[in-house]
Amino acid sequence: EDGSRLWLRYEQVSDEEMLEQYRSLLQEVVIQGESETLSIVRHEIQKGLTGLLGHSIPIDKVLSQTQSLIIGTPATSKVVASAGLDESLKAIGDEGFLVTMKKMEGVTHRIIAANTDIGLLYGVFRFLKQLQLHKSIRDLSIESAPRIKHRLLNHWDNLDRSVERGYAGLSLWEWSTLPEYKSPRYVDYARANASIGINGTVLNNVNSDPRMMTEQYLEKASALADIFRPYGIKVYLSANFYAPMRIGGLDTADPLDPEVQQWWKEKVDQIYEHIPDFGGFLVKANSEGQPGPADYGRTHAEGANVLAEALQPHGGILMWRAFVYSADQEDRFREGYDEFVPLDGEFADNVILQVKNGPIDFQPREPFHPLFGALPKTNTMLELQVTQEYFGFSNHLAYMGPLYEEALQSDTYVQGEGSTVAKVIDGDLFDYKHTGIAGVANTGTDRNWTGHPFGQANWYVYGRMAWDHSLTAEKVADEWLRMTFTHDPDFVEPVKSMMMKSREAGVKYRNPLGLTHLYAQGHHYGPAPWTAELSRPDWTAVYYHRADSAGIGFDRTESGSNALEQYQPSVRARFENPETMPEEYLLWFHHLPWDFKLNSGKTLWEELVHRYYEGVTMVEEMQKTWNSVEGLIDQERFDHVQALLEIQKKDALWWRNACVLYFQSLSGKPIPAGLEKPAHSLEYYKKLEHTKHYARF
Ligand code: BDP
Repeated sequence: EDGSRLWLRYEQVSDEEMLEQYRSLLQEVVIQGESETLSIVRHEIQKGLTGLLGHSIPIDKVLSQTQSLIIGTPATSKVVASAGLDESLKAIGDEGFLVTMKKMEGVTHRIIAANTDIGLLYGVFRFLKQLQLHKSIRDLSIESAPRIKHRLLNHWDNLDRSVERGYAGLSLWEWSTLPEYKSPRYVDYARANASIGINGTVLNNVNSDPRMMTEQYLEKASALADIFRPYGIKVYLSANFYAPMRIGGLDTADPLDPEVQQWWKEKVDQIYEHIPDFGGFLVKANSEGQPGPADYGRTHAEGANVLAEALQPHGGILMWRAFVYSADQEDRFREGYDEFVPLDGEFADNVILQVKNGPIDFQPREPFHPLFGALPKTNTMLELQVTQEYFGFSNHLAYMGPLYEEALQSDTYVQGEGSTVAKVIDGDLFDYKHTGIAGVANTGTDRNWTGHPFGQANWYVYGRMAWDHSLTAEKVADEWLRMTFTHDPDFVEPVKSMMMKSREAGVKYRNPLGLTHLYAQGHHYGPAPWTAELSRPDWTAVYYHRADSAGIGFDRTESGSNALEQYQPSVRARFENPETMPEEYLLWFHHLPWDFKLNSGKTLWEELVHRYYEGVTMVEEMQKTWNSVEGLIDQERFDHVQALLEIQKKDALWWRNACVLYFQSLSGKPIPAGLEKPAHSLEYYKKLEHTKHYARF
């Protein structure tokens, strides 16, 4: 068990009664029609049933008189066409599927039906999951369709195969041997993504190398697109705004220059010659040193629209990132909103603004980005981070399900209560023309794909929630554990609750009570809350916590930056009053004295310290839980996770001690009674920032 099979292990069903049921109800599979996707469907159902049932069953083209599983679209399968499913099929669109039953000539058959072959593939994965989860197939009536159209992974992969913020080895794309050599891993990648409904992939880093759009690389990207296509996955590229100069030989990239506009048109036409169903571009512009329209005094809309117009005749979309912040702003929190709200309505309608879940940057906890709900006339999509840049890389166990759920279910109140971020991005509230969601990928060449065995759960939950944002993190954890490890309740129950607490543990030992960005600059692994001298103030830690001898926190009320005004009144009301607001967001919005009294009766100082200590205790509890399940799963993955938890415990202690000692040096208050004293001095932890080496993998 090296983890390479992910959640698609298809082990023989261990529940005897269920196995019996499956064997008796599934005697034959009938698939009519031919296409590349249908071959994949055939292969998958065969592989799945052979593994799960422990024997292979015939796959035929004609229905015989046994209880069968019929897989087809009305266009290719006469049986499906005559099964009376027209109404239901109408409701599920291009990617949805039905898993249902039908009695024909006295025999009850199970049917997977869809309007397209891709829909069938999704249906097959769903059907197999029913067996993987040991659920009955006696009565089946599943109807499923994605709520969001573009469900993408963003790879921050460079052409030299390093991965920015990637912690699972090298990039999966072997650029130097493409297009001639097609690694089998490309198929495995596509299959894994299809199994959770991901339908697009941006191959290269948002900090984009313009060479990605040269003929040489387009041939390579096209080979990948050919492999991914039958799995329903489109290829997208990150575009560099200076490409007209860097690879086009022009002396400007001004979006209003006709030559530049012509260059983009021709470039896009060329891309579509290589990749006829190319998805479109992702662009990071005027952000962290990347070029953009502001370099020519143009707005983001003026810049975006030129690329969008070039893509439009081909049906391509442009994802334009809202992650912008300049050095001279008073509050980085405000910037995305201040920049983009005035441009609402000015973007072409094939542009989608891609907004990170929070206003700063993928921190362990952020309030939702105020742009959600503030752009009625601009398609807006959500960007989540799957890779654990701020969560201990692939060394720490941090299940992202609760974070994604929190982000999606945050209430913007833009059209009254219940106006969640999920409803903004699925187009429910503003009737967006294009809807989308992106996850910054955590995959790499590690045998188990994600480094930490539990990193797979983050890839999985991202895909599942992208398909259906009403899913709970807990339900997804449950199914992932059963498919990835075992059904044994002595394993599933405790480990599930460990997963559910793991994100909160990570918040507590790093940034409790709404602190944020206390990381050492650059690698973002260890703590450096004392960082004060950098080329930009908004890259220092003191910028975010604003602690001094009197108190701590960032005042974003009217007396401070007033970023709170960017939210609807109901949200503002929720965060405005430090006495009544949810404490986990407290220091995001308020600068408070160390003696401020919290709900627990403790002072802010005491509560802060307690939460840091709780974070460490939670990791120790995770270790205990894990140790208690030894023997219930394979030793290989058990040992791996056990060792990683030990690293996590040490890191949590390091975070706790460094932060508590540093804040103590400002508050001048004692560590509350009953809590052990940090093992070393503040100076020791400060030194570690520079002496400890962090390999990414
Ligand atoms: C930050 C990362 C940086 C990315 C940037 C982005 O530290 O590597 O380039 O986000 O999203 O979180 O563009």
